[in-house]
Amino acid sequence: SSMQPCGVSDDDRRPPLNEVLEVAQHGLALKPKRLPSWLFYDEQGSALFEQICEQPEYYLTRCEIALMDEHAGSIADVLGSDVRLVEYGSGSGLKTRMLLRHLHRPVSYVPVEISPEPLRQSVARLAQEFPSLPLQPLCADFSKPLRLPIPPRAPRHTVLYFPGSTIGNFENHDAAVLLRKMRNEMGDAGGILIGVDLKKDPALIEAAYNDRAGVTAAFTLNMLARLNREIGSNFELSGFAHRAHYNPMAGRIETHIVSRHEQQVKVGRNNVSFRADEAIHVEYSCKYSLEDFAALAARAGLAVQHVWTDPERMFSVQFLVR
Ligand code: AVJ
Repeated sequence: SSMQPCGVSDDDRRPPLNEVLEVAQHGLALKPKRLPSWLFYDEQGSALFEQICEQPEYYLTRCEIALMDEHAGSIADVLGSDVRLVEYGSGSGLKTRMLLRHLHRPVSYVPVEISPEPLRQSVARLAQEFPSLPLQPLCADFSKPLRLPIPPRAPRHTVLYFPGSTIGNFENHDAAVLLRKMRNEMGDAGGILIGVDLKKDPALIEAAYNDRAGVTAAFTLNMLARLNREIGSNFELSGFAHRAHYNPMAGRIETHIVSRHEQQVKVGRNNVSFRADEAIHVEYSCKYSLEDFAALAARAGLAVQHVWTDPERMFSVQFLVR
């Protein structure tokens, strides 16, 4: 239960600055402009996301926790005994602990996380609550092929845990590619336990991404503040607005940062021009019907073996197998 080698100095918490600069310059040169959603999650963005999860409109976290509260026992039964649990994300959270409490003779728990500091914190916390569970943290980007650590004893199978509807951030094609990669990593007898947000009244979905307290707006605009902090751009935050609309045809929230007026911004050596109302696309949050998600899984060579959902069908936790 030691850390995988992966430079764990504090400087490694953030991607190299030139990568952030390159990504920003590249995305702002596209037509239409586009920046990747991973740029949300610096330290302040991660703290703002935690606050989003506590907003009354953001039903996702509450619903998933309620599902785990009610079904963690039967989920553990479906996963079976002697499982190696691999989580995509650092997972010190409540959902992970609820699941670990119910697992039957787990072989090991492998949190996969790109940022060393959150990974270290989650491992420290889990070691306290689960002193006899072998922890094998893996510092890596889960969207790339993983080399899983050798388990302390032979597992009956490997289960990949991917909670939080993070799969919703990937467009359909990319989501299928990621699920296909996960299918390879779990092996023949393995499975994927995944949290999937469901289609529902568009007004409820839109409210979840436009909370009254303005936390989501602050989270979105923090992307520009982060660029100012890290690469010395000069975005004037009051000159931009958060906009999140549900696109019912595509079944997804589309989040943009909109320029309130015509303006120019320095990004590295470049001058980036914005027209009034010009938008930077920053995030998709895809929503699925149970049928939609079964079809997506099928494209990745996977079958839905079990679905846990609430009576309102707000959210689902699904178990996928080959
Ligand atoms: C963490 C990707 C599931 O899309 O609902 C929350 C991120 N963005 N509010 C989501 C997010 C705006 C969240 N995920």
